[in-house]
Amino acid sequence: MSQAVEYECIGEIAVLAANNPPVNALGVDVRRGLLAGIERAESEGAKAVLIYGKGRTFFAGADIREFGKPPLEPFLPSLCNRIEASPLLVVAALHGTALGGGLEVALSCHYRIAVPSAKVGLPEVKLGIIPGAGGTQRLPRITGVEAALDVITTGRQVQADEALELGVVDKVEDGEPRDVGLAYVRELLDMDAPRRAVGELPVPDPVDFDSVYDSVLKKGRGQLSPAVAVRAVQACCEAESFADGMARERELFQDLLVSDQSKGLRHAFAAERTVGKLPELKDVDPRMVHQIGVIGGGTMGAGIATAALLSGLPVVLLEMSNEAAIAAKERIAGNLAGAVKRGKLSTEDHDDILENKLELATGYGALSGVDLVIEAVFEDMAVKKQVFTQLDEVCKKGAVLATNTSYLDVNEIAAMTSRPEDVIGLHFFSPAHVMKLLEIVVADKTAPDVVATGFALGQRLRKVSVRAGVCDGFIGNRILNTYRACADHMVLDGASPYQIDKALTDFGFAMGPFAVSDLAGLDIGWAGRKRRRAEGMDPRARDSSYADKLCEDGHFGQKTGKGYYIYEKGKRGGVPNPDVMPLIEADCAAQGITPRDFSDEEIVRRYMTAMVNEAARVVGEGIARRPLDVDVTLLYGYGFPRYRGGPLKWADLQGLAGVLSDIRNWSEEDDYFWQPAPLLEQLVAEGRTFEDLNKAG
Ligand code: 3H9
Repeated sequence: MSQAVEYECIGEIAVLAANNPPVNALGVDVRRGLLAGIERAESEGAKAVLIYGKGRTFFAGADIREFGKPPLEPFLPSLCNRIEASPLLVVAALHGTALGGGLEVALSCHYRIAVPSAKVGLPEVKLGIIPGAGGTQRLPRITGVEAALDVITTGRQVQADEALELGVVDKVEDGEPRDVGLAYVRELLDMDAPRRAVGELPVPDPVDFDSVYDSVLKKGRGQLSPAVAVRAVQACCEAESFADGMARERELFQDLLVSDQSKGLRHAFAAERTVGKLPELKDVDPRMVHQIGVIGGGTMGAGIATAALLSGLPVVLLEMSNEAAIAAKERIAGNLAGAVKRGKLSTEDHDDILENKLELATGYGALSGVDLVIEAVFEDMAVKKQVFTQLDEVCKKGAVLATNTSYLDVNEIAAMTSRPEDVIGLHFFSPAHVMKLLEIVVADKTAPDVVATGFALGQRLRKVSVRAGVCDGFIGNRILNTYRACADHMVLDGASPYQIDKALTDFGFAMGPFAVSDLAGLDIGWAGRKRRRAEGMDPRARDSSYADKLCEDGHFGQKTGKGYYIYEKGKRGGVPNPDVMPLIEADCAAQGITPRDFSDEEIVRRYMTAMVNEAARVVGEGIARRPLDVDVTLLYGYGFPRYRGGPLKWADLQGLAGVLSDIRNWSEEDDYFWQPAPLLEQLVAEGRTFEDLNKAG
């Protein structure tokens, strides 16, 4: 008997206990163990079989690590059919998360009981596939088509009580899964309950599958798996037999499994679980953080304070004046009210936070007791230096001193203190209580336990934390500057901002770069251009003035109602601003450029290639430890389409040689911007990929 499934005989009941930590994934050993267990129970004269999972959960799904490798028998669909076909009464006891193949195993059992905290779901679409072991054929037979389509196309987790209502489980009972399972089997045996095979239930009523397909496809913004799942459910209603429906599901599953979208989504799943694992932090304990300080109560500071308060951390918020402190409190109260509205916070907790957990202050002395302080003041080196000089004076020994700068040199800031080892960058993204990304910027002298504290704080605040090194813009904003420049170059050469935005949202980005600029505020880019010009730009670098003109006229994007787009109150999104194209045309004429046509494909290719090239530099210079750190940064902070896995996964899937060859071709027209990153050249020369670097750790 396989060790992954333990066999035990209790009277007439054979108990199969999965033991494959951490999540009882249905790897080959588990599948073999289940098959052997069913066969043994049948041959040894048991009357019933109970299947449950040891540890924290029932099966959380097929073993994702086996995807892409040669499959080993028994395959999950046949195993599920075999379980369902058993003449014994087969019962599943669910706890934890019965997901994907895990729920499919449960659905092939004849009865299901769950503990109240259990959740079930078919999240396969989130991995770019569809349920492949009968989920699309069995679930609709139980719940009806509409509910099954909802569960399968969203991939959402369904709580036990809802699962009971839907008929997915037959009973909910508190207790240890083994105990409640055994009691239920005995109850069923006592009442002589019949074997009940879901695959033999009548076919459910159909719906208008074409219209559901269209709406799900539209909602997926380019992601195919949810829409394909609709077709699989359709097969449940339309196939000649259950077996034919299963065959159709298998065919659709197999096609998706080898698709780039599934590779991208599986990469994203693995990357976000690896990103916080850093060898340097192994065995390093974080410092204790019981209370934090936030300096500055603008949008960013208030967002950071909100995130901390929502995680249960008391906050001392420092502002320059009483009026500013009150305004900051109002901002935080607004954020918290949003959390109450979304059901994430109770009214009592909301009031308690504002009354007891948030302390307003106007003098640095109030920060003397905090364990960690995050500065979110104006993005100006002189101002930041002043702040850190003060912090060095007032903060207690061992306090972590963090800057939320998005571009500035953290080493220079740390040098203002007598304790640079305590200084770190914690770069939140706005709005900080909503955006998931946190760049943890490690300066030359930052102590390992301070880095560990940054990661622990990120986890507490439910952020996805990425380690970054010090450079202008760290990982995310540095890469952004490059691909944003590429977009500007294309505008000068003849592509309109609107064509570019459309091409990139069609590619899957949440927003195009010009709509993003309007959202962030055009004054930010303007300040950057002025700074770069003042510092002296390389004469080979291309520059443009059309966006400056918008700013000079007081148009900063959404906050002023006008930028690349015009925004009307109460309406989502904007319409193109007619003033923009004449400004661009004048700029081109002044620079002697004859505009040309761009295809959407070329726009995407140039934009992505610029992103990949800069990302390769960022990895090559060690600013990002691994390519996956870049991918996670872009996925969580920059609206990169998850189903493409991140820019460096995209590059791997395109083929690095082709990416490099494009850069070399384009360097003939602009050999300053299109200089190949040394790491990209090296990988192509060695026939390796970014994924190879991820694997190397
Ligand atoms: C499927 O079932 C296809 C079938 O329809 C058809 C087949 C023919 N496999 O997330 P965590 C690892 S598709 C392998 O940090 P949590 C994970 O990588 C599958 N490994 O914990 C991590 O490893 P490490 C459908 C898996 O408590 C560790 O477990 N199922 C799998 O925050 C802990 O994970 C899904 O899509 C897996 N399936 O969340 C469920 N799942 O420690 C995917 C997890 O080395 N999983 N690992 O970093 C989840 O959603 C969450 O992991 C879960 C636990 C909610 C279960």
